[in-house]
Amino acid sequence: MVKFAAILALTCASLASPLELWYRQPAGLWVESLPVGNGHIGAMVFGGTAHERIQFNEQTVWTGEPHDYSHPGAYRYLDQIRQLLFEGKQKEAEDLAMKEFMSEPVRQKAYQAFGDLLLDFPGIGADSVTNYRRSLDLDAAIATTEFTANGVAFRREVFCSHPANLLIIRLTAAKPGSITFTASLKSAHPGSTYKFLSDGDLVMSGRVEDGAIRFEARLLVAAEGGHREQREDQIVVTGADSAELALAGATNFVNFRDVSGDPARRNIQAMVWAHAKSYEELRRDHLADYQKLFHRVSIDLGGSPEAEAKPTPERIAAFARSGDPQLVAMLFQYGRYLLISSSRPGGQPANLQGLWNESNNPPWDSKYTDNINTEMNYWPAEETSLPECQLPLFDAMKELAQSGAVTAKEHYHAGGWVLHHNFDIWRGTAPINASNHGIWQTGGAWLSTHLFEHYLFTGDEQFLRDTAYPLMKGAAQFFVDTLVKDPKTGRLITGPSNSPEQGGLVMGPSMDREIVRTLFGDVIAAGRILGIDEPFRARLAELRQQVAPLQIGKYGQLQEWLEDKDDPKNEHRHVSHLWAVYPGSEITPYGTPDLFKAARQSLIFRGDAATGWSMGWKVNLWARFLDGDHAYRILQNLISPANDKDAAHPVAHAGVYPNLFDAHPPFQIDGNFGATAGITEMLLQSDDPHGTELSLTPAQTGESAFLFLLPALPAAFPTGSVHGLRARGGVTVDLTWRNGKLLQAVLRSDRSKMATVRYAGREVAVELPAGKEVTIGDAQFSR
Ligand code: FUC
Repeated sequence: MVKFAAILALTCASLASPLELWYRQPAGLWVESLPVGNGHIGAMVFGGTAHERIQFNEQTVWTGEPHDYSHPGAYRYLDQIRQLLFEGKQKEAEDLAMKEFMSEPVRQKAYQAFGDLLLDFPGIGADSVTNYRRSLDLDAAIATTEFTANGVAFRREVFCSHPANLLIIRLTAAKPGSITFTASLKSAHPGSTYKFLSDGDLVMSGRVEDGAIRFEARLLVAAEGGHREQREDQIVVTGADSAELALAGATNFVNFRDVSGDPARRNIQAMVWAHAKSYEELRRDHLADYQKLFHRVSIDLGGSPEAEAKPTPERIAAFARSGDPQLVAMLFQYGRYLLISSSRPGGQPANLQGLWNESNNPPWDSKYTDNINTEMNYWPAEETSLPECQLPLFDAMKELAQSGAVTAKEHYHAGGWVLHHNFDIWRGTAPINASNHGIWQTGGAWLSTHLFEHYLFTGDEQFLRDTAYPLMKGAAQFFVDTLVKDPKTGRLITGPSNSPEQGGLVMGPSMDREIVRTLFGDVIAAGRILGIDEPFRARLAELRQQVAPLQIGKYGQLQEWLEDKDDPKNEHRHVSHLWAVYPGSEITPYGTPDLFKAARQSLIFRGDAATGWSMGWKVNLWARFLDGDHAYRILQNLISPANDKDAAHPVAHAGVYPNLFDAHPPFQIDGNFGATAGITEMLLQSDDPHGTELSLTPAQTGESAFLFLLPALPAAFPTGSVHGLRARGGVTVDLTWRNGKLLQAVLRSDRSKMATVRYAGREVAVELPAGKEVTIGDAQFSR
């Protein structure tokens, strides 16, 4: 780092690049600051001129310690709870469950803030600043702040390097000797200590008050020219030509059962890079690493130079009226940016806030809510060609399957594993908070469908055999052991459970049945591919037939519960019974037209307005209902200025914050990922639209591919292109369209296979030889 090149060219306030969020003022609020991250460390850059705040996180700074949350012997009450529910005594069932069936303790632990890196520039008076501009370039994953003060142009770059595992900052100025500042670290946890090491690095260490996590952050400040000194807990640089900073952060967390790690050792390893490499080398390594992932997909939805010339908040405010499809393209790529920045192999999965969090008491503890939110985080992973970003989720599942086996045993006297509606870094799997919504059995089952999807997209048979199948099988085993007969119909149902998060504790909600049927189908398909477990497969096939079917109710709606009790005025954010439309594929336009119509009716009843993630889900659903204009209408609601409820804004408003973070409100990252997935579903779908509840079509088992081109293209994107999307079956897809019509599709399959390609009401069979490009155009579909 000390060998960096002398002076660097300063680009003065440049024009916005198409993939840039940019602003004319420093961030005031946290949701105005700009996120960078490497799937381990994350930071929010405020872009202050005289005072810069870079708030940082590390994924494993949590309250709590290794702990088994299951409730020993809870299974003794299982039959009684079920019986009460069968007798219609919901309140009694909930009360008994609250007493005897809940997690110990009943709440899980919380993700924490780590600290701030503060930079104070005494020579920069706020009123001397002109030409201010700060930005986040999604193409480079670099946040930049530029301005002129006292006649000198300053530039600051911040990025989070995955290969070096460091947060890196460079300060430059157009005039030599102009850089004077003080750097300090501020812990988010009381009792932290600060000291200097012999090499000049500043170390902040401490612990989270509640629990076993100890942490350390280490800061290197290197100045070119000028003078550098250590003063108490600060590094003071005076009159430098440029300066570079590197921040490492780590904890003692090893895994959910082990906190014997040494944060100092981990930071020493990271700091080796900081000391050995120049800024240019670190930046080059960062770009190569990041762009290898990011550049796999590009998108052009058209745009207007007028709209694009505006700073991001103005574009958000104008979106509903302006016709700014490029902002949709940016939101699409922002989701990919956030996933690459928050979820990398070896790290933790993206939590409710990805990995960005400034509070020690964050909303919903910024943990993992898996009755929609955690799964939504990973919806764009495969289809936008970031499959490796999903690996942290699969690693977490290996741990969840261990703690979930204890919960299965203690709560249900069952084999396999179960995950209820939340987990934390300690992999709590038992039902939390309250029995009316905490007891929901299908978290592990839903997550397990992601394993088979990963196989369908990648064709990685070794992954299927070694990682996916054992977890999927365990998730299925739990239901083999716990499905019960509905006394009224004699069909199999889950329970006690709930339809997230409404209607209270019930038996057999529709969503559970959809997920279980899909999981069983996946396990059957996987077992067949691997040529194993015949008897188990036969058993699953038998049970699958007996699971209570979906029903159409008196309002023409898809029933959310076994009983026909849906309220057409219910606008609840969760649309759980529509799981079978998306992300599932039991309800399809051509395979199950009646259920498809009923599901659509249910979504109409629920309405368009919703929380952030709920709108993210609805974009996907309207795309699956093949209604691009309705999907776009939801996007218009989603891309609107968000308000948190406070004195100034008595009415909370979902949407996006100035930094494009999705607002539940408050900030929750799932809506960003849901939007990216939804925009993809509007352009390309690869689920078989002929699927039914019980069929396993060749596309659903990976034997062939089904590509549905431009299934829900809205009038708002008449002309555009997308390159590099991925489809089930291992096909890479480029699409170009003009005036609302497909111009051409270029398909490249990883392995030789047949594909059915659907466009504008026609289906053609296309042979895809391994690795070869196959181009098809509009003409093929009009013959
Ligand atoms: C579920 C949702 C809430 C919120 C929370 C984190 O409980 O119902 O809306 O997203 O997760």
